[in-house]
Parts: sequence; structure tokens; C-alpha cells
Amino acid sequence: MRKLTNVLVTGGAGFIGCNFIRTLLLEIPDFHGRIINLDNLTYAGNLFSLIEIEEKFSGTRYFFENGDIADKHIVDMVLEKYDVDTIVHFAAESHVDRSILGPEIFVKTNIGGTFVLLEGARNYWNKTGISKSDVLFHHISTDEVYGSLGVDGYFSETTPYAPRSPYSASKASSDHLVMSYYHTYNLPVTISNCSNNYGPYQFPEKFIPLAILNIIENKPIPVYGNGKNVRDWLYVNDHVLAIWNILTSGNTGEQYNIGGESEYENIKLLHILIDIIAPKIGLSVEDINKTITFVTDRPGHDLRYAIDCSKIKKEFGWKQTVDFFEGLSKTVDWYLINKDWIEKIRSGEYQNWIKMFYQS
Ligand code: NAD
Ligand code: TDX
Repeated sequence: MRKLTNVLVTGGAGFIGCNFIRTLLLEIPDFHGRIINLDNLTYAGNLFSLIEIEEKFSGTRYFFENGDIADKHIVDMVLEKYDVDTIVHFAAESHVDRSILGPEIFVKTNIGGTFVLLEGARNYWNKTGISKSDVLFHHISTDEVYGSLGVDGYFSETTPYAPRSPYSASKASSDHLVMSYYHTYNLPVTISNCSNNYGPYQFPEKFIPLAILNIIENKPIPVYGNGKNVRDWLYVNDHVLAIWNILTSGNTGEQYNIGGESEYENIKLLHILIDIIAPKIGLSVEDINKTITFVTDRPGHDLRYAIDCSKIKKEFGWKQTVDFFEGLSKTVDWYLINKDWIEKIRSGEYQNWIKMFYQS
């Protein structure tokens, strides 16, 4: 089992990154290391998601560095200051709709930032002379790199890349860069490509939290196109546990697909969500149904994603622990309880984005 001592988490103030940090420090007794969270707090990054972690571990097992992964000086400084041996790279621009409106930052962060991190790791680990078996660069990627499925079939680790949005193209490029560092420089890397995550702390630009909040606030719920697009939903904590398996036992140079095996058409998902939420907020299903609003489709909207995750199941015995109904119900409860978190993230930048998106 690989030992993780000084773990650099990039993008730890975002949705999956904060769940990862919380789980490692609060729920995994086998993890004894320190976590350094490098995040430049874009609209999607929020330290409010890590208050408990700050209180319990700041200065001992948790450290926050405010900085851009595309800034070489900051990356080099952080690697050296904390003598980093493991990098878990979440930081990215992550929303497809934003990439359609403004692709440039996706290229800068997702491609440029990944390049700076790879170079930093290569140089720092060469300089210290640490054994290759004691370091790892793990890159978090997406199933969207594989493109769009028809009604049949699954994405496996050998499916050819065919990204179709600026977001997925930037993630595909970063995956290629990561693998090139393995083959060319023998940098110990792993990559995971996962399906749509949902759960606590997700920024409400993504479909599930957006729908939950709009239902609670009696606002229209936008459904793109005919609502027949299919996504494979993975509860965020199951994703985190899969990453933990890869970090501790994954083989370098390998790619692992992580999926929920829980496929739903968007419109079907929405009806399930409404059935779950209606009794919790004392509204009728019929009244909430009236707020479903079909809107213009996303350009290049991928029809279907579905992951074949047999490799990670077979190699690590990993499996999903939270089924979709249970996960959705937990997620709804979380958003109902955590109103202060919602208030916080709705200030400033968030408001500007909502205005820009809905007026365009
Ligand atoms: P997110 O948008 O919620 O969080 C991204 C985080 O990265 C934020 O904290 C942000 O401040 C930070 N960040 C952005 N640019 C940065 C930069 N230049 N320097 C430092 N920090 C920066 O994203 P997420 O949903 O948590 O996704 C995390 C990773 O997982 C991403 O790489 C994404 O592509 C991938 N992924 C996400 C999903 C999903 O369903 N959310 C699915 C598959 C893959
Ligand atoms: O308002 C909406 N209405 C709607 O119908 C939004 C925001 C989305 N949708 C649809 C588009 C998709 O078919 O719902 C589906 C899910 O949309 P998103 O939540 O935006 O996710 P998606 O585009 O599938 O991408 C997500 O999964 C893969 C993440 O945002 C990516 O970071 C990840 O790589």
C-alpha cells in the first residue's frame, strides 16, 4: 500500500475536492498524512465548505495556499515548502455551459495549469531524488473526454477520446499531457475518469443542485432540449473512496473509469427528485411539476454518458455504496439544512454569472 505523507490537493475548495479532503481527514483512519490545499478560489471555490477542517486540523494536518495552479512560482514554492510526495489534481474549470460562453480560461487552467503542475512535480522529485515508488501524480478527469454515446454501449478505459465541448477538449488535452509525462519522463501518474458526481457542497450551476434550489424557491427548473439526455450519476463520497483506492494501490501509468452505474434521462431524474423533495417541503408534486420549463438545448449537447467501471471493481473490490434514491434524498436534506452555505456562495461572482448566463 502506497504511503501518502504530504498530499497536495489542487482545487480542494471546490465540490469534489472539499469532499475528498473532508473524507480523508474525518473518515479514513488509515490516512495519517498532511493535506495542502492549493486553490485560487474562483467563483466555484469556497472555503466555507472546509470550516470544520480548518478548525480541527489547520497548521497540523491541513494547510491552505491561495494560488493559481498555472503560476509556476507558486506551484514550485508549495511543492518545496511542504515536501509534497503526492498530488491529487482536481483544480479545473468544470462547467460545460461556461466553457461554451468563454473557453479561454478552460485552456489556461485545465491545460496550462496541468502542465505547470506536471513540470513542477517532475523537477521537484528529480531534485530531491525521492524514489519513484514513493511519489504519485493523480489526475482527476471526466467521462466527457470519450464523447457522446448513442442509446447503447459504455465508455471503457480503452474507448478512443472524442471530446465535443471546449471543457471536455481541455480535459482530454490535460489527460494526454499527464500520460505523456509517464511515457516520456517516467513520472508516476494515474488518471481517473468519472461520471457525473452529485452530493453535498456542489455549486448550484450543475443540474441537480440547481434543480433542488429552484424547487425550494419556487423558480422555473430549466430542462435543456427535450430532457432525454442521459447521465450516469455517482455519489461524491463513492467517487472519493475510489480515488483513495487508486492513490494507495493503483498502478502507475494506468487509467481507471469510475461510474455510478445509475443512468437516468434528465427529465426522469427531475421527476424522481420532485417526488423526493415535495413531502420534505410541504408542496404537491403537481405544483412543482408546473415549474418544469423546457429551454433551448445546450450547443453540442452530448446525448448519453455511461461508464463501464469493471476494471476498478475488479482491481480494488471497489463498488458504489450509495444508491441513487438514497443519495438524492441525502443531497436534498443537505441543501435544506445548509442555508448559510447557500447564502455565502450566492454573493458576488455567483450573482454575476447567473445574470450573464440567463441573459445570453
Ligand atoms: P468545481 O468547479 O466545483 O471546483 C473546482 C475548484 O478548482 C474550485 O475550488 C476552484 O476555485 C479551483 N480552481 C479553478 N481554477 C483554479 C486555478 N487556476 N488554480 C487553483 N485552483 C483553481 O469542480 P468539481 O466539480 O469539484 O470538479 C473537480 C474535478 O473533477 C475537475 O477536474 C473536473 O473536471 C472533474 N470532474 C467533475 C465531475 C463532476 O460531476 N463535478 C465529473 C467528472 C470529473
Ligand atoms: O439547467 C440545466 N438544465 C439541464 O437540462 C443544467 C445546468 C443542465 N441540464 C442538463 C445538461 C446535462 O445533460 O443536465 C445534464 C447535467 O448537466 P450538468 O450538471 O451541467 O453536467 P454535465 O454537463 O453532464 O457535466 C458534468 O459531468 C461531467 C460536470 O459538470 C463536469 O465537470 C463533469 O466532467
